[in-house]
Amino acid sequence: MSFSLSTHHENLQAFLNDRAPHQPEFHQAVEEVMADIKPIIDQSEPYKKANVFERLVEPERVISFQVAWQNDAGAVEVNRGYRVQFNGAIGAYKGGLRFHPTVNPSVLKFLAFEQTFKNALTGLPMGGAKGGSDFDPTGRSDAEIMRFCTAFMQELHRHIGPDIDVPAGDINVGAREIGYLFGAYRRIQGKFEGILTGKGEAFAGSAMRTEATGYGVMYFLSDMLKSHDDSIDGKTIIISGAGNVATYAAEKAVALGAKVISLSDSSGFVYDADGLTQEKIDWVRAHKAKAGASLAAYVDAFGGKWAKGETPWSLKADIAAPCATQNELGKQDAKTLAKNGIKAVIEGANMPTTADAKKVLSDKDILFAPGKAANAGGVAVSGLEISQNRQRQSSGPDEVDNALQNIMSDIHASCVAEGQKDGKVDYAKGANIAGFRKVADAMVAQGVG
Ligand code: NDP
Ligand code: 2IT
Repeated sequence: MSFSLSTHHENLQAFLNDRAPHQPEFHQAVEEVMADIKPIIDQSEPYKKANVFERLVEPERVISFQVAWQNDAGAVEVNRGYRVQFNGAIGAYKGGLRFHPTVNPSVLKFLAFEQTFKNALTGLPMGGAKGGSDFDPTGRSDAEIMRFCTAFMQELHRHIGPDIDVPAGDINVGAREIGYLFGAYRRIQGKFEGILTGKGEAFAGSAMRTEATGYGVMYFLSDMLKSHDDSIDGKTIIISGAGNVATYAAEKAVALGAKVISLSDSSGFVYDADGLTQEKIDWVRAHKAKAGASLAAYVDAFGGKWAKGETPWSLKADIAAPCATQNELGKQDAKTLAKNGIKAVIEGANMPTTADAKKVLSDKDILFAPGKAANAGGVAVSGLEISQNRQRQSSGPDEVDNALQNIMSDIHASCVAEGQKDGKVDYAKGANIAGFRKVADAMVAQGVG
């Protein structure tokens, strides 16, 4: 794929190898988007003149810092903290914080790059960012989590603000961590302001933010199936993950009449042929909130089968919803899903499907909903939380849920409008182009310094 670059590089790969060496996740995310938007850039003099390509793939700012904190034994531990402020053309930076040992600049750059397009798709004024730490919270006490969050904010507070950057949660950063982070900011700055989303409702958080990503995934799936004269009702769904996105996606799927037969975590997956119920989902949430808890205990509580160290893609179902982490569904998994007659794959996680797995799905004409569209409900409700904080008011759950459904429908419509390909809809292409146009137009309009 050759680009009209102002540099000497021959193609995108050479450019990325030079500018972002040893960052495979970031390369993967850029290559996926660029395949769709290159024709748009090539046809636009303003985009070429403003060099939107090179500017879009270089983060505006990458902040890296030391997080030194004291564990329960009194020893001092050191982790790395980061905030990648990728693109602020359409609004203050916005995106989650992830605490996981796999966090590194490549992972955060891919996430912040994707977030830029996702946030644009919501129609709300939010730039793209991501951050976090290589801190592993597995098995840590509540006091250790609090001290880590406090130490992390001791540096992060300098780089965020309601008009600068508003982080939220992501893997291993939920309501508890956001509470500790918010408390630390308030004590350091002496200000109560909307610098994080996903806050508790008692301190200016939005109703429905906890549910928003998972519910939004199922609203998107509903729209996608409806536009193919189908519905969720009666479908069998495989879900991976057992965290925020997975459990709320499962809850909404069950409410809409589907049978959800799996969940998973980093230790394996559970197959429940009878299907999840609200009671089982509530149990999973309570169980996984305990330090270091494995999903394996599900079969002791409810029966079913535990597959240690495996992913659920070998199960037979109508829909697969990867909701755990990046690159969790590979080429062989996609082949197995296709062989078993899967109708659609919808990404609740960010980039859970590898590039070669996507190719298998598209060659087999299997519907595919990319994360940057399908999981945008979380950041969309974060955007609504920012507005509520600005106006010092709060909206009720029904109002927020309605707004979420409308935003997911609008995103679906944008994907359909921009994703036309051989008489069908390529949702990934639609999401990439629709997100891109908004950001690129803002970049062109704002010039350079
Ligand atoms: P949680 O921390 O609540 O849950 C993550 C789940 O994924 C856990 O079950 C965890 O298992 C599993 N998991 C994490 N890493 C791995 C791994 N390397 N291999 C196997 N399993 C793994 O996170 P969320 O539900 O918030 O996030 C899940 C995905 O959704 C991520 O890709 C995130 O970026 C994306 N997302 C999240 C949004 C949000 O609002 N929270 C919004 C949009 C996207 P274990 O407990 O064993 O670690
Ligand atoms: O990946 C994501 O969209 C998130 N983790 C949510 C980001 C946010 O700012 O709500």
